[in-house]
Parts: sequence; C-alpha cells; structure tokens
Amino acid sequence: MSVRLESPSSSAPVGMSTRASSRWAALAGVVSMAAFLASAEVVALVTGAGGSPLFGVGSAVVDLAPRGAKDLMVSLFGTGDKIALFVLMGVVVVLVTAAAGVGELRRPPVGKIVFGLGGVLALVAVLTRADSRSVDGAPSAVGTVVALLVLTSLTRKLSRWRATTTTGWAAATEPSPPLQGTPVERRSFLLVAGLVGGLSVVLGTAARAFNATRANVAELRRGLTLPAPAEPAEAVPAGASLDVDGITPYVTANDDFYRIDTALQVPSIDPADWSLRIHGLVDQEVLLTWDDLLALPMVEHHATLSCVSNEVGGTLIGTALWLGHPIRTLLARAGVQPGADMVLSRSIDGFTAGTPLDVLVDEGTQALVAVGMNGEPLPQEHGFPARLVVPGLFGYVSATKWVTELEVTRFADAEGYWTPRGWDALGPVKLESRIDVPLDGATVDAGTVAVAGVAWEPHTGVSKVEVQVDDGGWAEAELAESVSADTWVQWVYRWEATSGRHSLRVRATGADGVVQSERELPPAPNGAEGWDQHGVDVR
Ligand SMILES: Nc1nc2c(c(=O)[nH]1)N[C@H]1C(S)=C(S)[C@@H](COP(=O)(O)O)O[C@H]1N2
Ligand SMILES: [Mo]
Repeated sequence: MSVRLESPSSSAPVGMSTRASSRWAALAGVVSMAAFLASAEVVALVTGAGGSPLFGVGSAVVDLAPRGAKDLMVSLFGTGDKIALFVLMGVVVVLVTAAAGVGELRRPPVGKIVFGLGGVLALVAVLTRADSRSVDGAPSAVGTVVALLVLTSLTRKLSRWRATTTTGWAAATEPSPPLQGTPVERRSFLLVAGLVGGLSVVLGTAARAFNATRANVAELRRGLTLPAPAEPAEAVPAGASLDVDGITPYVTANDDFYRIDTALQVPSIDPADWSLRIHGLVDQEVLLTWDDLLALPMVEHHATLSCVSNEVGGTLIGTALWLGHPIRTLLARAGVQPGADMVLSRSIDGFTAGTPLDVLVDEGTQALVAVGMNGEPLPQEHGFPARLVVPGLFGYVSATKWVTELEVTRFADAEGYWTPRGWDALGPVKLESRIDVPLDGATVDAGTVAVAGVAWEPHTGVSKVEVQVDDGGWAEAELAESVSADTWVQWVYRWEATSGRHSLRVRATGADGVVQSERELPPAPNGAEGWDQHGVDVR
C-alpha cells in the first residue's frame, strides 16, 4: 500500500485531507488484522495448531465454497486452486479490514463491530472443525481482543493527529508557529502502527511456520496405515470387564490416557525424518528409518503403563494395546557387548530413561519400540511416531516417547533424566490397588453396593484383592480376567451396606504371594505405597 503523508513542514496551508486520513485509517484496520492473525498464531503455539484461525477459516471456506466456485477456481488456476483461494481470501480480508479501519475513524464503532463479527466467524470456523477441542477457540478469542485493542489505540492516535493538523491548518493563517503538535501525534501513530505491524509480520510468520509443520504432522499421522501385526494381540476375554457403573475400563481410550512429560511443546516429527540409532557398547551401530521399522514383524501386546508420581488412589495409569517391534531383536542385531547393563533411551526433546538391559533382552518381556496405540498410530502427545513401552517398569525409566536413540551403556556410566533429580535409577512398578466406586465421600443406599476398582503389578500379576469395611476382617473380592500379567485387573466386592458412615479399604496380593503392605510411602523416590481408602455415607 503506498500511502504518502502531506508534509507538515510545508509552508502551504496543511491539514489532513479526508483522503489522507482514510488511508491511514485503512492502514490501522489492516495492522489490527495482522495483530489478530499474529497473536492467534502465537496462542496456537501453546493450545495446538488446530486452533489457528487462518487454518480454520481456510478449511471452512474450502468446505463451504459452492461447487461452481470450486470448479471455476480449478479451471482458472488448475492445481494451484488452494493457493489461489488463499490469495483471494487475503485480498478480501485486506479490503474488509481496511474498510473497517476507515469505518472506525468516521463512524465508530463500525470498525470494532466488523472486527468483533470477524472474530466470531473465525471462532465458529475453528470450533466446527471435525476434530476441534474447546481450547482451539482460544487463539481466535485472544486474537480478537488484541485486534480490538490495536484498532482502538491506533484510531485514537489518528484522531488526535488529524485534530492537530486541522488546528494547524486553522492556525496556518498565522505564519508562526505552525503545527507544533503535529510531529508528536504523527510520530505516535506511525510508531505504534509500524511496531505492531512489524512485530505481527515477524512473530506471526514464525509462529505460523511452526504451526504449519505441526498441522502437517497431524495430517500425516491421520493418513498413516500401520502394518498388521505378525503376532496379533491376545483376545480380550469378555470376563475382563465387570459390569459395574463407574469402574475403570479395562482398556483406556487414547483420549483418556494420562499424559506425563517434560515437553513444553509436543514434538512434531515427520516419520520420513525420523530414525532410531542403536549405539554404545555394541558390535555394530544400527540405524533404522521409519520404513525399516515398519518392514519388521510387528507384535501387538496389551500393557499397563504407570507413572512413579502416581499417588495411592491416583489416576496416572492406563492400559493400551501397543503395536511395535521387540527391542530385544534390535539389540541382538546390534550385538550387545559384555559389561553393558543399561540402555539409555533418548527422545528428540532430550529426555532420557535408563532401562535395565536384562529386562529388555528377556524373552518373556514384550518390551517394544511401539508405533501403535489402541489400533491407531501413537497420538502425538504419546510419542508419535515411536516410543518405548516396557511392561513392569514405571514410565520414567522405560517409556521414552519420541524416541530416537538407544545407547547401550552401564548404570555406572550413565543416568536417565530423573535419576539426578531425586528418583531411583531402577523403577519397577509396585503392587497397588485402587477403589473406583463408590467415590470417596459418596452417599449410597443401604443394601448391596458394588465396591470396585482395579489392581496391578504389571508383569507379575495380581492373584487376590481384598476389601475391609471399617475395622472388620478382610473379605475377598471377585477378580476379573485379564489377557496377561502385564495389565491391571478389575475387581468387585458386593458389600451389604448398612446405614451410617463407613470406611472402605483395599489391598491386593501379587501373583508371587506378596500382600500389599500397610506402610505408607510418598511417590518419591520409587513409587507410592499404601492402601486406598474411601469414606461413604450409607442412608
Ligand atoms: N520424551 C519423553 N518421554 C517420556 C517422558 C518425558 O518427559 N519425555 N516421561 C515419561 C514418564 S515419567 C511417563 S510416566 C510416561 C508417560 O507416558 P504417557 O504420557 O504416554 O502416558 O512417559 C515417559 N516418557
Ligand atoms: Mo512418570
């Protein structure tokens, strides 16, 4: 846009013509729009690329464009129809926001109304996308507020500038001093417009570029088909799921799976750029690309994953059907040298986990480089495209997400991310049990009440669960089935509840015969211990 300002120092009578002020007002509108887009992209860095209004509105327009318009675009621009569409949209948006800027100067609050409506439209476009989440509304909402603030501020500055030049004109019949206030007001408008516009272009472009990569990876993930397993999963017996309202499902849906990591930004990895390097105390380094990995025979295996930070009764645990290739065959291919006792796995984001080598090479342990979770590629926040899953070990010593390296080494020479931060180097999952229902503090009717939950000691298995009411004896609960010792197991105890206030406790016994101890321990340094307890009112 070429806009020229009448020189305030000219000796001719000067004032800001309607034309000039319109141009500056149009610029204010366009700068506000740039601020909207840029701040929205920056917010989308945190809330997820799917919330970008640029992307959302673009997709909505593509979806809503009438057939004829699409055909016309294709016939006019061929395969470049999407780019042409974006250019066209850009032109429309610049014209509308420029007009809104002029409207705001001449007939406030016309501009604010236009921006407000635009913001609502963006919000609707983003939130009506098939896979949108409510946080995806945040970028458009924040962007709209920022745009309104910028528009208000620039319009105010422009009005002042116009006022001073007008006075200047009135005063110009007096030879001196001409237009004293003008340079200040003018500078203030131009400075803010330039600063906001420049920052918007720089920050907005950078954030957009980053969000585009992420959206692209999400798209790639959606389009991916994983190979069928050479060794299919154990069939989940019908008896694995008890018919109890509110009990934790045997298999955790991906959307409900707990998430723990140190990543401020979920890494976006294009599988084509991914590789896994196995090195360290090995006979020969192995480098696997994504295609190499997918060409290997895949195993499907149910395993319960849990976090060492889980409190007694906590929810940082879940069970999924993992699809992957056994780590042990990859280590065998590299040839582990004598003296090694640990594999330090490293994530693209720098996180590391130190896993005992003997667990990884054990024939009876399905330790996987996993690529699938419950029948789909790993969700990005759970490690796409590849992560480790080791039954029986806490996540912090085994379950490296976005894994790119396995270094065969020794506990004496290396340590995982959490070890120097106060957590044990070894992290076997402890025997635990949890009451799901009735909820702690619930009121239930007298009569038969299903007291139920889950119990776990992955890789060892659970042989018995018992419930204690108040200070009574321990009564054995009914145990559901499980596909293997690597998963948790549901349990239920049908309690004949009598009115009054009662306390319920649960304890499990491992398949090795060890009973869950009464002692209470906090999560650090190697996992919480204690009996889960719920208080209930029976009426
Ligand atoms: N890259 C990376 N992988 C990681 C972590 C991490 O911080 N970064 N945290 C670990 C921890 S502590 C746990 S409990 C599990 C959690 O896996 P989830 O988020 O898929 O449930 O991931 C493990 N893998
Ligand atoms: Mo964890």
